[in-house]
Amino acid sequence: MRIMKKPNILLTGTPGVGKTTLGKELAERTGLTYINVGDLAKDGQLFDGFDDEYQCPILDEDRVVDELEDKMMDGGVIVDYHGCDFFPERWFQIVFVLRTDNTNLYNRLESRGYTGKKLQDNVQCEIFQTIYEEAMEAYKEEIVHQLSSNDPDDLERNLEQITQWIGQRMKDNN
Ligand code: DAT
Repeated sequence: MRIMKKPNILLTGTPGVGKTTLGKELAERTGLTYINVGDLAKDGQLFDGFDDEYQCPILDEDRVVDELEDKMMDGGVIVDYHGCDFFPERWFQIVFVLRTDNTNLYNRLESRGYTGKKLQDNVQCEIFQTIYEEAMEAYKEEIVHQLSSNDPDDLERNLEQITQWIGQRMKDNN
């Protein structure tokens, strides 16, 4: 049996909550590999159809999973995506759902260029804690953690907390 030394971490949450910001910095500090599923799909054209309502391509979830499987088995991967229920549960040792206050999120998405329905739907997704509930259904509750992601202090605290968790886990496994 292969021992998985480095854990895989899922960063999820509504678009704009700060997954990319946290994930990239975390990778730099820990040496883990950061993977943005949106970018991966774009690079490999892992899409299946087009969503007319949102004017965006539809992720081919099966091909994304196939594409990532080997890397995930090696361990030490930070995955960033605004959804979480199509990944195999066994991939992740811990799941973080980032949360941002409504006004704050609204402003971030607006400056990203989101308008109209897209802007409203994403803010509503956060208000209804859609992704948190998705994560709680897809993974064991005890590995799902919410993180506040409103300001630079939150970012720093989250980085320290996750780095510490990784260190502890590696010690326990060796
Ligand atoms: P996501 O990857 O979840 O879509 P992002 O990392 O691109 O989010 O962040 C969206 C914007 O918010 C970006 O301009 C950076 C900013 N941001 C992220 N985390 C933050 C934090 N903790 N405090 C303040 N701004 C933050």
